[in-house]
Amino acid sequence: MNRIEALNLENLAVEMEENVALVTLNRPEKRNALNADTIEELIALFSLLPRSGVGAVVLRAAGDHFCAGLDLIEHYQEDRSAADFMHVCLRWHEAFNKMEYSGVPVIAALHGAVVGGGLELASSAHIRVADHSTYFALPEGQRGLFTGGGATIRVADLIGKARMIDMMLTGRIYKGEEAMQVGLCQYLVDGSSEDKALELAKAAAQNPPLSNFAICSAISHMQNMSALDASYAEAVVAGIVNTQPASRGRLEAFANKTAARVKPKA
Ligand code: 1HE
Repeated sequence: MNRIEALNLENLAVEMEENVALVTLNRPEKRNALNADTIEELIALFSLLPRSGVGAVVLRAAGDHFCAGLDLIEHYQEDRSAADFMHVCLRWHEAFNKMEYSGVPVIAALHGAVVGGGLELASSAHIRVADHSTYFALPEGQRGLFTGGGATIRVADLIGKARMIDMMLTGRIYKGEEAMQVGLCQYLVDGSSEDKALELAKAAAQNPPLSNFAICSAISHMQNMSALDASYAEAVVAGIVNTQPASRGRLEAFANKTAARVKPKA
């Protein structure tokens, strides 16, 4: 925690609950719009967290909205050149890649607006939990903009390119059951998305760190490979993970019939 404190975060807040880090987007007065400083803080924090013994992360947000996307006021005031904005995008990619490929489970607790760059951020998490206030949109087209934080990869992966193009062209908003059905979130809760995200994070944090490392980085990497290369990489990763000392006791428990069986709750 000392190393996290040394980051002197201003736009993010971090608390620990057991070995789960609760990371809060903390600019509610600006609806957690992503300015350049917040992106730098995300890079610094997600560079550190995987090496801090953290078992999982809940990414949540202060105020009524998860994230309003790119800081449009900063973008307007900076009057950036194309080259400037390409560099902005590279920093966004750095931040979101750090989250997706770090090997530590990131569970996003969503509420209110998850729009534009906010959806790009949420789609870098490994699990998305929504509540009934949550809505998803890509208003880039209406703002005369284009996605620059990885949506063309991650959002298209989640919902398919036809739905993504529709969202961007028409400003279509998804929420509730429909958002679940199209794949924007994996959980929709009646109560608090934070409570559910924390429950999931605590469950994931029970897995051996090496297993979570593989689940939360190898699958993403393998999706970028040819099928032949991915199957080779899968064998290599499984060779390491499936023979780790931490799995011995779990296999023994299964063999001696003390381990939980995989069955739905009655
Ligand atoms: C902002 C931003 C922002 C709010 N940049 N300052 N994203 C969007 O197009 C979404 C823009 N935001 C909204 O549509 C609304 O603000 C919300 C639906 C999210 C919330 O509405 P509301 O009524 O609660 O808040 P508000 O009155 O609109 O805003 C409150 C303050 O937050 C206000 O600042 P203030 O100083 O006047 O009090 C707003 O200016 C500020 N604020 N959203 C900057 N986005 C890598 S490319 C990614 C491209 C994109 O992300 S495009 C999508 C941009």
